[in-house]
This record gives sequence, structure tokens and C-alpha cells, in this order.
Amino acid sequence: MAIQRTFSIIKPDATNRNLTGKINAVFEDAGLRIVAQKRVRMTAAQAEGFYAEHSERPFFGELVEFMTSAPVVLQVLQGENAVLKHREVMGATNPAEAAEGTVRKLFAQSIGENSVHGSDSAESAAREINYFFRPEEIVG
Ligand code: DAT
Ligand code: MG
Repeated sequence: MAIQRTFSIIKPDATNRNLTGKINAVFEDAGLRIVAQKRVRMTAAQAEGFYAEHSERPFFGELVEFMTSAPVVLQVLQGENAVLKHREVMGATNPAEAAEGTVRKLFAQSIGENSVHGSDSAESAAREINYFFRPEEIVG
């Protein structure tokens, strides 16, 4: 597997608790390099567009409300097999099911307020990176 990029978000529950550095340390210790990073307050339109695939799910309104409730940190992570590696260190969506040592096991509060987002495939990663970053903002 070659060097790959994935898209990451440190979510409002984590920025509220000042956990950006601790979460970044988990990523970096796993061999992921932060090649772009910016802190933003997402608009409702941005959150709705980003999570469009979930628009029919019962938790969609709650998800958009949560993602716009406080700043988030948008990131591009780079490394060997980055998409899968990042999903592994994030842990399961529901923190009650997340493995020891994963970000969600360490920090997440609930299935909704679960501290981090990560792309689920190389195709999603390309789309999600492009949704929030211009090419010149990514410095590998
Ligand atoms: P993941 O973030 O692990 O890729 P997902 O794509 O299935 O999970 O869902 C996107 C986000 O939506 C998830 O991180 C938190 C929220 N979510 C998912 N299932 C939920 C549920 N049953 N109740 C509340 N929020 C949920
Ligand atoms: Mg997902």
C-alpha cells in the first residue's frame, strides 16, 4: 500500500474539552502526518452538505446541530495506508464498542458526540478533502 491521504475532523465535544493536542498525538504516534489543519466553526450548510449521505437518518438534525455547536479542527492526514490506519486508531463509532487505546475509547462521550470523524474509503477521502481544502493548503 502506497502513501495515502485521509480526511479527519476533531469534533466539537473534543475541542470543547481542549483535546486537540492529545488526539493529534494519537494520530502522530500511529504514523499519520498532519499535512493540513485548520480550526473553523462549521456552518449548517457546510455540515448538511458534508453529511449528505446521512440526510435520511433519524439523527441527521442532531448531527448537524452538534457539528455546528462549537469549533472543529479539519485535517488532512498522510501516511502508509492512511484511511484504514486512521479508522483503526479512531475506534468504533459507538465508544462503548471501541477498542482500548483508540481515540473514541479514550475520549468519546456517546455515539453522537464521538470526538472524531474519519473518511471510510479512499474515494470518500478525496471527496471530503476537496470539500474543505484547496490543494495549496495541503503541504505534504
Ligand atoms: P463514523 O463516524 O464512524 O464513520 P457513521 O458514518 O455511521 O459513523 O455516522 C456518522 C456520524 O453520525 C457518527 O460519527 C455519529 C453520528 N451517528 C451515527 N450513528 C448514530 C446514532 N445511532 N445516533 C446518533 N448519532 C449517530
Ligand atoms: Mg462515516
